[in-house]
Amino acid sequence: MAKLKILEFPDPRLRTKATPVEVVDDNLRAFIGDMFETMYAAPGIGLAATQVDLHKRLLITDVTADKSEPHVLINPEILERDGVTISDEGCLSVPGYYEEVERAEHIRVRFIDRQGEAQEMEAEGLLAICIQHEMDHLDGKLFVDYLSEAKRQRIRKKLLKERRHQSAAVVL
Ligand code: GNR
Ligand code: NI
Repeated sequence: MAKLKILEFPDPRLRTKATPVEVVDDNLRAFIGDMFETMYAAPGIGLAATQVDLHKRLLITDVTADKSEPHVLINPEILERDGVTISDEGCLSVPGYYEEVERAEHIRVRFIDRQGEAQEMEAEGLLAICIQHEMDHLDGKLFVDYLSEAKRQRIRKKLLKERRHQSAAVVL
């Protein structure tokens, strides 16, 4: 297993539209293992392949505190959405920023699991929010895209400035 590097906004690779997974093999399962290691270490409750620079339609989540409910969703599709919920969202690709985003409260999703089997599941609460957030990543979309242009630019500038200071610190 290996921890992967998470791309950060405004990296243009985060804007890539991911293509469907064609085969679920041991190679992909090993990569999924690396994604879990990366997500749990961060720590985060979800991770899309896009964030670790693999532009395939694959996401993972585990919204529990004790790592007890890992989910792997390959080629996910939302079949139904119901209700509206607003919550504070954060993103490992936009570190340190939390803003209110509106999502469907309840969703029904079809996907392929890590065995390559077709599955359907229903989700609500934080799991539903997380799946929608991850599916946005697969389309090159970030939660900051729901904010005003001014807010998004402010976050972009602050992150770039922080990173400039970080790389300078490594040289010193
Ligand atoms: O760890 C994460 N927490 C989170 C909190 C509220 C709404 C969405 C998320 S997902 C995020 C991890 C991440 O960036 N996944 O893409
Ligand atoms: Ni994210």
